[in-house]
Amino acid sequence: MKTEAVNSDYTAEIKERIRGLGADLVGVAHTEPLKELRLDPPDLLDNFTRAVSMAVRLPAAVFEELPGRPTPVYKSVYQTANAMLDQIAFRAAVMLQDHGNYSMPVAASQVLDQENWYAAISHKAVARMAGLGWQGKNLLLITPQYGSRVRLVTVLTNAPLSVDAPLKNRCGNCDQGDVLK
Ligand code: B12
Repeated sequence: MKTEAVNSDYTAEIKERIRGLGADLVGVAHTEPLKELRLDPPDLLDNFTRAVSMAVRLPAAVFEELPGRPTPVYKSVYQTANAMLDQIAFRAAVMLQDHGNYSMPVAASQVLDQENWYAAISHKAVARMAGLGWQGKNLLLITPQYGSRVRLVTVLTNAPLSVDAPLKNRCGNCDQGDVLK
């Protein structure tokens, strides 16, 4: 498999394989603009040229049934989604590594700074730059396909992947329900 130059066939194949691991959405961002973010550690992106953003959609009924606060069902779905994402990212990173690309998964929901609530990197920023969606009025990433009812994870890599363009923000008078209809 060719990995020397940016390769759109290789990118399409990798995205297909990551969808095969269970991701519903996959996109690729340059790491350069992401270096503006608060990162932990600050040199997190130094050895990586690309950030692969992956999303899994969530069962809508879990949200429809919420009485305005988290329920045991919500907690279970939240934990399962994080575990799925961590597995997808782990396996995607190893797959890219097997092709000769230095690659590292970033945990779906790991808080490193408990005082200020920061993680290693913002999955929302990566997903936005990778063309998965835009930042909505609720500050969550809104996707055209599933609204904000997705959870996200990131793999950092130096694989020669072609990058996706960020999407235009489609928020107007809509709410997230409008996007889902
Ligand atoms: C800590 C945390 C929380 C904390 C504090 C929130 C916070 N400080 O951001 C608490 C517990 C309150 C929380 C609540 C929730 N969270 Co939370 N949380 C996180 C976590 C682990 C870290 C967030 C972080 O580091 N923020 C630091 C700041 C700087 O980044 P940011 O807020 O993400 O976004 C900024 C940047 O993205 C920037 N930006 C956007 N685009 C770009 C592009 C460029 C180039 C640059 C430089 C910047 C930039 O603008 C944003 C605003 O400043 C992330 C996982 C992760 N690693 O991202 C999940 C995460 C953000 N949470 C998520 C969710 C779903 C929630 C909740 C709905 C409940 C839940 N637990 O399921 C609520 C929603 C609250 C809300 N309306 O925003 C999802 C969001 C999915 C989505 N569709 O967007 C994430 C991504 C987890 C995941 N794996 O999917 N969360």
